[in-house]
Amino acid sequence: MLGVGTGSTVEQLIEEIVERRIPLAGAVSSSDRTSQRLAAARIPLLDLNAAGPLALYVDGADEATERGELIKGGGAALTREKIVAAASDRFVCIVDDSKLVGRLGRFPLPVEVIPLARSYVARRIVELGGQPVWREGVVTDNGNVILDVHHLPIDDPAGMEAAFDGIAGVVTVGIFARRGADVLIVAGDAGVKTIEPARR
Ligand code: DER
Repeated sequence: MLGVGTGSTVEQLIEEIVERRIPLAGAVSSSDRTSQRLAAARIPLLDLNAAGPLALYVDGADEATERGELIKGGGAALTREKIVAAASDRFVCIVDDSKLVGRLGRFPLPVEVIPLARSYVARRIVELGGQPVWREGVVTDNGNVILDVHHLPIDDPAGMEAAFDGIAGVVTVGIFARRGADVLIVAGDAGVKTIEPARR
């Protein structure tokens, strides 16, 4: 049973699955966008509650370190992505080498927030040292809003993830550190390399 992330990378993966006629009993989706792609590919959609633990979750990322820490949420699907990743035994993340960084934070950090809490959460983010920008017009699959946090130095990804999780009104922060990638597949001009972060 496969967990499927969101974005252009996994959409290419779905195309490959179809082209190569790889049989899949079913997949758990991380977004309405991915559900539509899976349905179009005639891959059966499974509810996570019925599927139980998943063997594998595959997704892209907006930024990644060689330790498997990630920033995700550019596509506003971070909450369901984090849930499906957490419910999976193995998380394989596919990126190109432009997304590989020594320290997270160049990509503005997405945070999914309950609409009522938007201004309060923004003030708390300023206290943490970031500059939040409301992604106006975007409503997540869960009916919430997104703040993109600029210029936030993320020296301790797991600590920063926990700090955001402690703010009332934050649904999910786009730092995936406590449950990061188990395997990074990194594509570049010189070819594809596989990194298995040895931090666990
Ligand atoms: O928004 C997200 O979380 C996406 O998974 C993102 O991290 C990767 O998107 P891409 O495959 O379109 O680059």
